[in-house]
Amino acid sequence: MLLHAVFIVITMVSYIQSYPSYLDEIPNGYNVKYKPCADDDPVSWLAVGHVQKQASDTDRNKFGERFAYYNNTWTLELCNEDSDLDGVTNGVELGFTCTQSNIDTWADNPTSLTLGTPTGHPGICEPNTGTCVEQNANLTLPVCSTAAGKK
Ligand SMILES: [Ca+2]
Repeated sequence: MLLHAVFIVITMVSYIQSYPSYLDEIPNGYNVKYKPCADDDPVSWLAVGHVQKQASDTDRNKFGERFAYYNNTWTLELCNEDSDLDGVTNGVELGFTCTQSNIDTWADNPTSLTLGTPTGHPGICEPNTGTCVEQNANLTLPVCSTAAGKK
């Protein structure tokens, strides 16, 4: 019984600790925030590739699905994609200029790059209004009646 409990605790710790390594694989991974509506304060979202901001969540958002498709690697293709279909590329949302040179530097020595400020969340269509409401259908988010206000 005790051995079983120890195994569960070790498994849970390993599971929870797996997310920070992915945050190191994308630019500004620890600085991604989500802003549901224009007048909201941004909310930190450490589970960048998941539908909930908590690190224990396992369901991937569209950015998480695409990140997995590229073998959990920040690539030029992923940088240039707009995974959440909000009209802004993943690179812009993560404060990264999408060039092959920058991608190569990111792979070899990421701390040598000067990153920009993240402008949004790469896996959640923002603001959550209009066509974004459909794109975010699998997410539990407040819906904005306009770009600025909530319903
Ligand atoms: Ca986007």
